[in-house]
Amino acid sequence: MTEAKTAKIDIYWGSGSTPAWKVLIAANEKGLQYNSHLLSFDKKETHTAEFLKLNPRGKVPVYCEGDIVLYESNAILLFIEAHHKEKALLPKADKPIALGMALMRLQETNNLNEAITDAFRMHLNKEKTDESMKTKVDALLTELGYWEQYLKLENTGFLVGGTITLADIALFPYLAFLNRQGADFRNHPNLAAFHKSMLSRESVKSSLPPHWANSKGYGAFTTF
Ligand SMILES: N[C@@H](CCC(=O)N[C@@H](CS)C(=O)NCC(=O)O)C(=O)O
Repeated sequence: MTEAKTAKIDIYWGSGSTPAWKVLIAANEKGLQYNSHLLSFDKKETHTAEFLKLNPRGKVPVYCEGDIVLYESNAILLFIEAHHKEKALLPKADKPIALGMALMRLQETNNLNEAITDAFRMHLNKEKTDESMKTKVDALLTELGYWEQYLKLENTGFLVGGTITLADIALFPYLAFLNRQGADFRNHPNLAAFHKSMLSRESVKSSLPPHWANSKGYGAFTTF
């Protein structure tokens, strides 16, 4: 990773944004040189006229390379993989079963994102009841159960093929977010080991959300 202003790639991201973090991790795993643009959500820097020209939805991540301007994190991951051959982050086409599985898991992480978002919003909702919170927590636990099982069945520390893929990169930031909110994965040993192992990677260590270093989460998921 580099923050040199001479790189041909520009990545716009926000501290703590899980989709943006995926893109940073993938770029770092590939060893890409990029200009890093950390935008402030508080200062509404994703809604400036200049940024809206890059992404009219006003969201990070945005990935620019030459004339190509991309938003939507999973699309960016697939573009990086297709366009930069430095280190494969997907199984090759001659391993169609593994390739299909990795693509499926990559897309499937959207379900985890939704379950986390629903439960987290409910935690912050002043009108919540024990029952409404339990519904969201149960849904999230069901979702976590899938991922625990996938890792357990694969039994390599990764989701597919015994090596890091875009699917792992897409999964990790959601687990890191849960951990920041108090989850230690005590009932999900494979998720715990995966989270720990991913945390030790340079690609992750060098892209940790800066504001996490000096602030705490909301304790939303301390029972997980
Ligand atoms: N589906 C998009 C989601 C991007 C997204 O929701 N980004 C959020 C941060 S996690 C954002 O930039 N929000 C800024 C805003 O809504 O003002 C992706 O995967 O890239």
